[in-house]
This record gives sequence, structure tokens and C-alpha cells, in this order.
Amino acid sequence: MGLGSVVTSLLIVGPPVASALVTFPPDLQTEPFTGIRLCQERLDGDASKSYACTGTGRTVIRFSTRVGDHGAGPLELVPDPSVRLSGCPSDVPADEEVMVDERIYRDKNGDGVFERGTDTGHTDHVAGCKYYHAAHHHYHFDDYASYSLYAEATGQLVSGGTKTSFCLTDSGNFDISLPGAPQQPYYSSSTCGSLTGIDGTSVGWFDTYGPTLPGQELDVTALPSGDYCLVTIADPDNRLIESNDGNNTRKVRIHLDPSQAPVNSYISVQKLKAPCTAGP
Ligand SMILES: [Ca+2]
Ligand SMILES: [Ca+2]
Ligand SMILES: [Ca+2]
Repeated sequence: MGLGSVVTSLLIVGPPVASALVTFPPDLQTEPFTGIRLCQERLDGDASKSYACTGTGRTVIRFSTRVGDHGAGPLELVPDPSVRLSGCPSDVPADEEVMVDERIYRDKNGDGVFERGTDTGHTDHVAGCKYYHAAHHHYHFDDYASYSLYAEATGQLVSGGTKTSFCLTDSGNFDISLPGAPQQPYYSSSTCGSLTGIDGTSVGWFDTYGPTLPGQELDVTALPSGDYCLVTIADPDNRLIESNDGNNTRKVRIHLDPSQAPVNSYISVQKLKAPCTAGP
């Protein structure tokens, strides 16, 4: 008997589940990379001149990522000043940092669907630190995603492995017919400017991180021409409770020749059909 059969029979013969026990956790999934580009940063550091290929003279790839919520309820992060600061960046003043709770809602009316304003009961747990991010000019939740590059020839990590922080919003939707999905964006970027704002991503919606944002790059200076595996992981330290923590990794095999990176412009990076053999 397979596991699916066991679960099915338990659901049929078991007692009714009390509605208070049904919760609506989110399920983060990273959508495929888009807009992967290669450039050599100019030394003048004038970020107003678009594509963000300015700064230190490094050769970098830049890319766009999206993290969507495919779960039964929203990902919601609520500032909780009663919790002592822990794991916050040491270079940010303490009055620009606050711990945040992940809020998981419960099914108050027992219909199995999350409804804003009806299913108001919830459980909070401490998820991490929110702090002022000088480069993005607003407040961020720490360690929300990671980016890494592995060489297919050696299997070695050759760039990245570090974690990136974001302010979470509903910047677009992928399926607003999902149960619990709002028809309009609920979490807006207006709360990103406030230490006390509630941030999140709704069911059926995603947050987009464009290629020109600080942090949406990996240093590929002096890497040899070849195939590489580009990897992103949502919630890499598993600070957030989800219905599925096993689907947060997105990988794509790309061909790179960093010696061809133009200055003052960029070229598109080719995605390959062959799957990655390097990386997680
Ligand atoms: Ca997930
Ligand atoms: Ca409900
Ligand atoms: Ca998680």
C-alpha cells in the first residue's frame, strides 16, 4: 500500500478535523530565471546610467528572479518589537532593526479556504530580522534568498553562496484563481519604507527582483568560458514555515564567456536545455 492510499483512508475514516487546527501556511517557490545578462561594471559608479553595470570594474552576471506563494495562505511578516534583536546586521543601527514574526492564519469558519478578514486567528513565530537596507533605500527581511554559481566542468562553487534580503510585496500574480488568492495585490511596496510595516506575498502572487537591483548579480571575473549552473534558493536557512520546504530551489544551466563581457552595455546569457549536473 502506498503512502497516498494510507493518507486517503485516514481522511475517510478519521473524525472530523476541528477547524481551529486547520492552518494556512505559505509555499514559496522560485520561478525560472529571466533576463540573465553579462557585463563588465564601469569604474565611474554612476548607477543612474541603467543596467547597474557600474561600480568596481568586476565582470558580473545579472538576472531577474521571482518568488511566488503557491500555498494555502499568505507569507506574512509582522514586526515584533517585544523580541530581542538577534542575527541582525552589525553595521545597521539598532533603531533601524526589528525582529519579525511569520504569521500563519487559521481557518476560523471551517471552509478550508483562507479568507482575509474572516480567518483572523493566527499563530506567530519569530522568523528573523528586518532592517534598513541602504542600497535599496528601504527595509528588508534578511536572508530571504541565496544565489550561487557552480562550474559544470569541476562541480565547484565558483561564485556567490551568499544570502540576499528583500522587502516582500505582491508585485505580480501567476494564478489568482487559487483558493485564498486575492484578486488585487494586498502587500504593497509602501510598507517597505517603514520599520513597522507588515510585508508579505499573497497566495497566487509573486515578488519580482529585477536584474538592476543591488544583490541581483554574481561576480564572474576571470572565470573560464564554459557551462555553469546558476542556482537560487528561497528561504535557504528555512526560517519560514511552509507547507513544502522541498521545492524552493531553482537551477538553470547557462553558457558563459566572461571575456566577452562588454563595458557600458550588456549581452544576454544563453540558457541551455541540458539540466545542471553541478550544484545542489
Ligand atoms: Ca516551498
Ligand atoms: Ca476560511
Ligand atoms: Ca521554509
